[in-house]
Amino acid sequence: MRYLRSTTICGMLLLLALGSTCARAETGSDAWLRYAPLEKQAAQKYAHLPASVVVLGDSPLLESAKTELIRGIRGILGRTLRDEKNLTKENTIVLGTLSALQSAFPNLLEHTDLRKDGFLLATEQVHGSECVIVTATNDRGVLYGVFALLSKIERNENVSALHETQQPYAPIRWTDEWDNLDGSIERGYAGPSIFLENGSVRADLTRAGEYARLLASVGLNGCAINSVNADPRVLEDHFLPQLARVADAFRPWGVQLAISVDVSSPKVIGGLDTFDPADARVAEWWSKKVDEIYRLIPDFAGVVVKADSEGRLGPATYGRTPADAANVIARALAPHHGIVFYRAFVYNHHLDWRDSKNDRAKAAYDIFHPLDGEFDDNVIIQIKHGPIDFQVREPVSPLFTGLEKTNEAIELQVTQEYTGQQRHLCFLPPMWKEVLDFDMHAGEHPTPVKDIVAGKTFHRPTGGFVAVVNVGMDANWLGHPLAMANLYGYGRLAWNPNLTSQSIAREWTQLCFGNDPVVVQTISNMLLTSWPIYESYTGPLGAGTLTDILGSHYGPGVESSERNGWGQWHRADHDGIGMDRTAATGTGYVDQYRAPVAKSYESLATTPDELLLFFHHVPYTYVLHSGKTVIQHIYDSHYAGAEASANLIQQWNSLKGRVDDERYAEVLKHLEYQAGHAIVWRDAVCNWFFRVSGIPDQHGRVGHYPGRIEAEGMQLQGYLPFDVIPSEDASGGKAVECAPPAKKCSAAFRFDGAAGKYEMDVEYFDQNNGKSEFRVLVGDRVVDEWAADEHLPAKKPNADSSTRRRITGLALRPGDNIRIEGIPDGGERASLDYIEIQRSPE
Ligand code: GCW
Repeated sequence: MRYLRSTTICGMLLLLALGSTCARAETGSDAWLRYAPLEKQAAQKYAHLPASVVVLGDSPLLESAKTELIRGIRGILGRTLRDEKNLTKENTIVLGTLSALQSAFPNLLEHTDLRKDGFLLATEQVHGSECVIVTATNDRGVLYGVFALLSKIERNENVSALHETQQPYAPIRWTDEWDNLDGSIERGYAGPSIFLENGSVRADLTRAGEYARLLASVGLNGCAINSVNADPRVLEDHFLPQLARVADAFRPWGVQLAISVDVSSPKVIGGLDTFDPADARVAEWWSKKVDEIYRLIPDFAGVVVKADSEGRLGPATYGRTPADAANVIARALAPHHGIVFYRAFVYNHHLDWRDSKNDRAKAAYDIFHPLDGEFDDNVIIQIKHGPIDFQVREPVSPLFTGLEKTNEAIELQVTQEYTGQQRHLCFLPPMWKEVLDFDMHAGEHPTPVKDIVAGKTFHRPTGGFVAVVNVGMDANWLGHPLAMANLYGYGRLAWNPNLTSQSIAREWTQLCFGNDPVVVQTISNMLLTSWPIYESYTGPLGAGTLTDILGSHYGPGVESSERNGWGQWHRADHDGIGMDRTAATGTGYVDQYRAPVAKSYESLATTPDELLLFFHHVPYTYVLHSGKTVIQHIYDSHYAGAEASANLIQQWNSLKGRVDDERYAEVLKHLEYQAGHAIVWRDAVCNWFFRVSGIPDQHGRVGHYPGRIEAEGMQLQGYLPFDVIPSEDASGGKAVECAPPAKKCSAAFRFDGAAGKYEMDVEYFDQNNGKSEFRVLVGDRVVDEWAADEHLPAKKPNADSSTRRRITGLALRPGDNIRIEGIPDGGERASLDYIEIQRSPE
């Protein structure tokens, strides 16, 4: 992982140069706020933009708005706006709330209808000068308006004769971060926490402030900074002033601080002998604690609660309900206008697998629907978008229509826990759009999820959007240089879920890579196809991401879902696959939906192919709407997915020279890794299903790998063969390792193809508990050498650590002796799986 160090210098220079174009060293730290200069001709469009800015009013938010505007215009157009105190006769950009504007200019913008945080961009005549006005009902809205104006200019849109109102779809637009007090991040893939380290809030909160700026730039207004698996110590008295420092860093950007709390806190840190929500002493404890928080943080947003879930304590300890637990905290927060987010992610992870009626997917509805109407008005039930857990494909949670008298928020996941962990490209807005636009049929008119969570459908006072983000100290925030498109996309959809994925991909690309149409088209296309590609080589037909659910949630682990209590079952056996969740013969889950939705999922004929195995158990020979059998679909989609991910490299290669070298190289590295790992996925899943079903691939690919030479079949010196577990994680189920006492091993074979240029892939295991070294020799000539120093999530050789090294343009002749040497290190035994040799492309 690369941490911030290298960019701190850039940051300092950036400050010195007051926002000049240090962004040329493209580390990704500026995300979509690069303010890169427009080309001369494009900049010409803004020749008439006023040369000064006037702010009506005085507050930290307005100060941020002004500074941002000056910084942005300087970066994009190379001009420095004059900061004027008063309006003069010249054209100017005016920033201020509607009330400030109207008290200065009584008849201006008379019939403007704006909601909280919404804004208006308008070109208006004021005292004979033409002004660009950025206004809102509150200061935060003015800041949002400035970001919107800058985005337009950076994307070379027209900003003359403006009259554009933008309103947020819902009041709640939050992120949750799963940071731990020790600075680690649960399901974080981009370095340590920007908020916490060694049990305390970080001394340097520069990154926290920069993060708040990014959030504000897409209209996000709240952030819970610690993991929902909350450490009770965050509520200790000495910790609260530390939290206040984070709130201070957020405040200039209108982002309100929230924290996750543990419901057992009154007992664990409060000295009570109970945390029973019905006990008056517990209520009093919460009330005092919350008062103290607000004394230090007057704009504190509220708390997030995970209880009775995955081993967390909760109200069930005392036979109380989630409503009891939520309300006791909500009543402490209410006088301060704070909110409780109570997560609906509550389920029994010791379910009996043998009982075919058991179904984890039913849990949230079963638990929360009966409580509808019992939650206070400042409680929001935070519902994961699907009934299981952020799988690559799930239906929409039926709980969205299970609560009519309760506020709701949808929980999405920006951090790619089950979708490639930012090592694979997976742009999620297309998935989120399907969820948000899904009609739940809760009334005569369409009732899409986006309207329900925004409180529109059931007329709730509040609600909205939450995403788990988990940014870290890596310069580019999320690890993969293209992964921040997901945070951008989340923010844009939380602001306006009616935007299309296409427009979001386009905007993000323009802001991050400039307006060259080839670049915009290519990157947008890569983003927009990446979720279907990821889905096709990982999870088939709604069966879930077939990943190792007991460990990393990363590589393939088809069997890990079964025979345990976690309930992520797909029930694949020799004859068929899928969970029967129908009312007629299955778990009855479908009945949690409103009748029209339930009806369509109850029947095989009307269930869409992509969700078939979520709702039905079918034989492998079942014929899909597509005309293929289930088993052939599994084979074909995994081969097509691996091929499509190799094709992403071709697309990216076409941008060489059109994007900066730093990000070009970084993205290329990620895509090359992904293409290799897609093959690991493909082979593991296809071989597993071939073994279990006994049905061969019609196209003869599964089990046949032309040009592949197994390491265990080579001439070994020191290396010893071993069985990889599970067997589908390695080609042929075996690999070789250089175990102690050996210090160096080798595996060799004779090349017997025709003379020519070849590509050779070495499939090896790069664990995170050592840094082995490899060398490849043809005869006596060293043709490549490298160290296995990636931080893949495994301590042993398996599909998580399996990766490849590609050697290109290798000149070979028949009879050449090819030798791979490995030097183990620590717990990593320089293990090898196979090599594959193919003719170089012409
Ligand atoms: O997806 C699962 C994750 C857990 C997480 C949990 C949750 C924070 O694997 O790491 O815990 O969901 O959402 O609470």
